[in-house]
Parts: sequence; C-alpha cells; structure tokens
Amino acid sequence: MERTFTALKPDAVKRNLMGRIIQRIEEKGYKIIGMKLMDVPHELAEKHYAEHKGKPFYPRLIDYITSGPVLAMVLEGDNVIMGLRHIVGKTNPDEAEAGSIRADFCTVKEYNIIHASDSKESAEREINLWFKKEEICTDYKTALEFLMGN
Ligand code: 3AN
Repeated sequence: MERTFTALKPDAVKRNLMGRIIQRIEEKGYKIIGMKLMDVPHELAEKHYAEHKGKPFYPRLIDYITSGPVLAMVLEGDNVIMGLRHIVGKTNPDEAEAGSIRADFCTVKEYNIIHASDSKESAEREINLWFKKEEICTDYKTALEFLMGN
C-alpha cells in the first residue's frame, strides 16, 4: 500500500472545483487520510519547489502557489503514486489525456490546477513537508477495506 501527496492549487479552490476533483479521487477508490485547506507560507512553497529553483518559471510558480488557499491531501492506495499521476494528466494541459483532471479543467501549463508527487521519494518528502504525523488519519477503514477483510 502506497501513500502520496497531492494539492489542489489556488485556482482549483477559487474556481469551486475542489469537490469535483475530490470526487474523482474518491470514485477511483483512493483513501483520503489527510486533508487541509491552507495558505501556503513562502518558505514552504520554496521547499516544495526546491528542484525548480533557478528555472525561468520558478518565480511564477512560487507566486501562483502562494496566491490563495491550497487544499493539501495525503492519499493511500495500491500504486497510488503513479495511478494518481495518470488521473491528473501531463504537466501541460494541452498534452494531457482527455478525461484527466488537467485536460478537463485547465488550459495553461503554469496554472495546472493540481500537484501530485511523482515518485516514492518525492511522496515521502512532500508528505513530511506538508503534514504533521498527527494530522494523518491512519486508523479508519474504507468500505472497500472492510469488504476485502483488510
Ligand atoms: P508536475 O506538476 O506535472 O509534476 P513538475 O513537477 O515538473 O510538473 O513542475 C512543477 C510545476 O511547475 C508544474 N505543475 C507547472 O505548474 C510548472 N512547470 C513545470 N514545467 C514548466 C514549464 N516548462 N513552464 C512553465 N511551468 C512549468
């Protein structure tokens, strides 16, 4: 069972798209074990996007993620890291597969509505960066877990 980090970026919140995106995550069968709506401190934004520091789009990236509330989440599920990336779609919404979140809800690469960790290492780093241990609900079972006897 894997965990991943995902965040609905400020335009998802401002455009009232949170529910529709969360619905896709829930319908797929991923378990939400952490969720918080938050304004992103500048320092957290810089740590989160550290790998992009120095790139031409970096300042816009920081401005964007700090421009309004972000809905940060931790998800659990089988192959959730790559599975969620598939549902999210490619970085550039023009190249994202039809039916993916980015293809369906946005048009511009710089404002691509949702973040999802891209590897086991990033998922672990990002979960630890955004969530405290006590903010993650590990003790409940989904209906599917009950049915499967987990
Ligand atoms: P993804 O979010 O698909 O994993 P990353 O991690 O390569 O993409 O990039 C992080 C964010 O930086 C993207 N979500 C996008 O907003 C922005 N970004 C990435 N590459 C570019 C680019 N070439 N031009 C503009 N913005 C970019």
